[in-house]
Amino acid sequence: MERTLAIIKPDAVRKNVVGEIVAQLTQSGFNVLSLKMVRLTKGQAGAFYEVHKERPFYGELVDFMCSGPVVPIALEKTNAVADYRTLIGATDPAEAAEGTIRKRFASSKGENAVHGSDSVENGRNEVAFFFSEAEIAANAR
Ligand code: 3AN
Repeated sequence: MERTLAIIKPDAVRKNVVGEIVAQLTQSGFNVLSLKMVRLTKGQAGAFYEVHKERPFYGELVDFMCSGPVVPIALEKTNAVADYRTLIGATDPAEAAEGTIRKRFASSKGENAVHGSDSVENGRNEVAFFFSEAEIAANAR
């Protein structure tokens, strides 16, 4: 079993589509280990996106992620990281495949509805960024 982290971003929370996104995840075979709604501080968002620190959109990304509540979700599935990336679609919703979460709910490259871990190692680390082992262990399959 592999773990990956989804975050429903502030744009999707504002659009009231948290339920639809969670439904698409569970209908696609992901086990929800844990989820919560939180308002990130700039410090937390900055640390989470540390890998993008040198990118031109870093400041904008951090501000956006703090602009409203987000819903981190710890997910588990065989091949979770790759299967979740397929389910969410391309970073730019204009390029995302039909039926993907970003095609359905994202507005732009920046406000793109959901985050997804990009490797198995980051999946484990990003789940641990938001959830303690005790919070998720009880719900593992
Ligand atoms: P992904 O989220 O598909 O892994 P990355 O890793 O290229 O995409 O980018 C991380 C995040 O940075 C994206 N989810 C998006 O919110 C933001 N981002 C990427 N490119 C841009 C851009 N050109 N302008 C604003 N934000 C961007």
